[in-house]
Order: sequence, then C-alpha cells, then structure tokens
Amino acid sequence: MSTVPAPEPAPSTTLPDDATIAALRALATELATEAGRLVREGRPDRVEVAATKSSAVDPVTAMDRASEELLRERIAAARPHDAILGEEGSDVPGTSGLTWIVDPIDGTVNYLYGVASYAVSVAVVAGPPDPSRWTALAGAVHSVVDGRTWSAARAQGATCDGRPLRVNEPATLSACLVGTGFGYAARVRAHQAQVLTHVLPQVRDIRRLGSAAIDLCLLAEGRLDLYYERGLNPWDLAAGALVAAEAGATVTGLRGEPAGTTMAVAGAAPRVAELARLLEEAGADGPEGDL
Ligand code: LIP
Repeated sequence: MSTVPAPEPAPSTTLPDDATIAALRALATELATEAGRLVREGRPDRVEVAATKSSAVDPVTAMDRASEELLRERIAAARPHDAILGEEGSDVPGTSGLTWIVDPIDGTVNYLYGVASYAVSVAVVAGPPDPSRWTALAGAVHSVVDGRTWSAARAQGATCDGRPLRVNEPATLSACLVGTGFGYAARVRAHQAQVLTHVLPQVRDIRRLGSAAIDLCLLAEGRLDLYYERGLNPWDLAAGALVAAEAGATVTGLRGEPAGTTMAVAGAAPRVAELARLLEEAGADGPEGDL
C-alpha cells in the first residue's frame, strides 16, 4: 500500500474541451438556480443588515453569506480541484487552473429593500480571477424574483431559459437605452454623477437597475442597448460579461484596456466605440473617481 499521496492534477494550461465547457455551464446553471431558490424562499419580511463593507451603505445580509456558503459547498463537492472566489470572502485555492467566481446576491441593496432586481451569479474561468487575464468558460445568472436564468459558455452562445440571445445594434448613440450603476462611496458617486451629465444628453435614456449581472444579461437579450459602469468587482462581471459577449456584445474597458474595475463598457461594437470615446472625454476613468 503506497504511502506516497497521489500527485495533485497539474494546473491546466489548455482550455477544457467543448463538452467539458458545456458541462460546466450546466453546473453553473444548476448552482445559480439552487442558490436563487434559497434566497427567494428564505427572504424574511424584513431583511436585516448583518454587516457593511466599503461604506455604511454597502450592506451584507445573512442571506448573502448563506447563499455563498451553499455555492462554496456545492462547487467543492462537484469540482474539488477548482479554486473558488466569492464576494463574501470565499477564497479557496485550487490546482486545476479553473476558478469559480460567485456573487451570492448581486443587487444586495435591492434584496434588502425588496426591489425586484437581484440575482445569483456563478461563473467559471480559466486562469486568475482577474478580468484582464482570465478566459471565461461558462456562467449563469439567476434572477431571484422571477426565476429567469441566463447562461452562456465560451463559443457556445448565450440563452435565457433556453432561448438564444442576441444584442441590439441601434443605428446611433442617441437611440441607445443605457444601463449603468454607481459606487457606494460618496466621493466616487460625485464623480460618476459628473460623468453622467456628459452621457445622459447623448443617449435615449439611462436605467440604473442595481445589479451588474442583470444589466449585462438584459443587454444580451436586447432590453438594454449599452451598459457601462466603473468599480465592478470580478464577481459582478464574470458571468454577465460572458452572457453579453456570447450574445454578440463587445465588452471592453477604456483606452484599449480590457473590461475590469476601472471601467466596463458593453454593447454592439460601433455604439461601444462611441460611448467609450464619450466616457474617455469625460474622464470617466480619472483618479477623481478612485476610492
Ligand atoms: C452591485 C452591482 C451594481 C452596482 C451596485 C453594487 P452588489 O453589486 O452589481 O452594478 O451598481 O452598486 O455594487 O454589491 O449588490 O453585489
């Protein structure tokens, strides 16, 4: 009987095959849906704030933590060699080269107030949990209140409850309905409001729905034409950005940078180019907007 432990699988330097990626999509969908059921069925009439994070208005609830615990346990059981990164503190190392990136409730303030726009977001990427360096493989976003589930897999398209998705391509920026969001710190919000004065007159209108994951999925199905936001974390972005990209969206940062915390802009390529130029001219990625 050997006492030498079996070697851990080496981190993969190549991407999983299409069938494995499809299976990862199915798992992400199953987990986002299960955690979404927990959040839906377990929501008390009056939600209490358990803690705050970046500011006094950046809440964490007991359900954020319970949803992330469920996701962490299910992923560890199904994919024991994968890493896990979660908004509420999960930071599980792995050896496979794949990382699961989860937001247990994206739109926590909406969950707290009972505003019907919050989701569970589950994605799996190859490489580090850094939007500028990862290869997104599969993801799912489950809208908790109405049960819609968007999902996507690399080079395999995006769907909402099985229905294929395609982004809109309005002819002009002035015809675009634009989703966006704002940070939790007053200094950041002041700068974002200033940038908004440059954007709002140039577009059809703005929608601030409160969940980046849902914003990006609505973009994927043509219910928004563009989306931009500064300050997103990897868990806000990972699944929704893949759904949008697989529905034909360009997802990028400013000044030729990839999408990430500094800025994420998404939509049909010609309109993204126009909005990105407008945001660059407005200094949307400037230091005034740093925490
Ligand atoms: C939310 C993002 C949203 C942003 C909110 C908040 P959270 O994530 O999805 O786009 O505008 O301020 O950051 O904190 O609810 O997981």
